[in-house]
Amino acid sequence: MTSHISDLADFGWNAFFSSQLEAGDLTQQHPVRVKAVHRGGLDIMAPGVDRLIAPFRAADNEESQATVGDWLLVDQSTGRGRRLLRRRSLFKRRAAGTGRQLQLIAANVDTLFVVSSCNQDFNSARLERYLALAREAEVTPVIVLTKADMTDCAEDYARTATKLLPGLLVETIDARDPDTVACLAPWCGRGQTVALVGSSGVGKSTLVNTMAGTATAATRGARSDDDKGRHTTTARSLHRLPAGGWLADTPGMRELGLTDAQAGIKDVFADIVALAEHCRFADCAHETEPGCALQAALADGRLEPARVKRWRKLIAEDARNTETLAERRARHRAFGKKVKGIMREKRRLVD
Ligand SMILES: Nc1nc2c(ncn2[C@@H]2O[C@H](COP(=O)(O)OP(=O)(O)OP(=O)(O)O)[C@@H](O)[C@H]2O)c(=O)[nH]1
Ligand SMILES: [Mg+2]
Ligand SMILES: [Zn+2]
Repeated sequence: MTSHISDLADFGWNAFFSSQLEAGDLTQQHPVRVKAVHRGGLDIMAPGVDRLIAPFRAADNEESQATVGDWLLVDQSTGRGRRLLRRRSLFKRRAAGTGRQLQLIAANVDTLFVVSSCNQDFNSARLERYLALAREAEVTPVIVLTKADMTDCAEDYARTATKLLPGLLVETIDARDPDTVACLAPWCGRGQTVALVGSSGVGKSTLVNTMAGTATAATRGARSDDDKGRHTTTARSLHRLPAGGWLADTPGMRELGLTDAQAGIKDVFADIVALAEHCRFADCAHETEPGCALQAALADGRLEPARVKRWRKLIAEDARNTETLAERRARHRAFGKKVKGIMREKRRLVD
């Protein structure tokens, strides 16, 4: 068992997770990592373990569902999930469409590769969304600009991206070429986990394959005539790299609906937030109020109107998508009632 635990480091296990184990935890169960999520179950992995188990949910809410990158304790005799370990980081989004379900993207990620291409896919508003997602989860973002081989303006795209956040790292690559991809190696060492996010067709799976050195992830055929994504990747999955890291490939997103990301948005727009502190009124809406520091900065060109517009849009969207405290309480009450009902029923059966 001891050797088993030390081998777990290859899968990303560390002190953060072992500190959550209690005495006796490992007599009946062992830790495994979720490699992929399918409709029918979870692919789990650990030293000598690689199999499918039933989906696992730690509590009655969407955030407690096991997702890619999660660590689970599974029962040694039944093989079923027993406990979901606390996460070091979690990426989630509010799905588009009528249900607007909460969707978990990946857990326990060290670095987020925000992938976009040096073409019409490049969009500052979209990149800022992903940066807010990364900042909210306290995960380092790296902007990866693919298809640098198809343009003469790769440096222009990189310059624009660099300006989105102070100190932001931006790499331009040909995702098919191991030499240009080598610049990403520092984030992909032993036990490190990197999640790739970005629109469909930008080359996430191509990058996974180049870094893995094998065709482990399905990519769109090279014969296609347009540059639009086709949603080739349909499931989220971890891929092992020869250098010992893990890449979480995800399906391209049509829309990244931010939720619970106030802190992340504040970080990405820290310059605007700092200015707003100087408005005369604490509840300034930054529209027609006298003494508005944002309007002043816009008037003298210190702030770009488009950037302020993007900031407003993200705040409004996050507020819409984030469950209010009252809503959260109502849900907990409903859950409590359900548990009580089950307990009552159990007692009735025993008596
Ligand atoms: N020339 C060039 N082609 C690339 C590059 N990256 C990806 N491609 C091509 O772009 C197409 C789409 O790549 P994928 O890796 O399938 O894209 P994806 O981001 O995984 O897309 P989804 O799975 O749909 O989200 C493929 O035909 C790749 O060969 C690049 O850097 N340069
Ligand atoms: Mg893909
Ligand atoms: Zn103001």
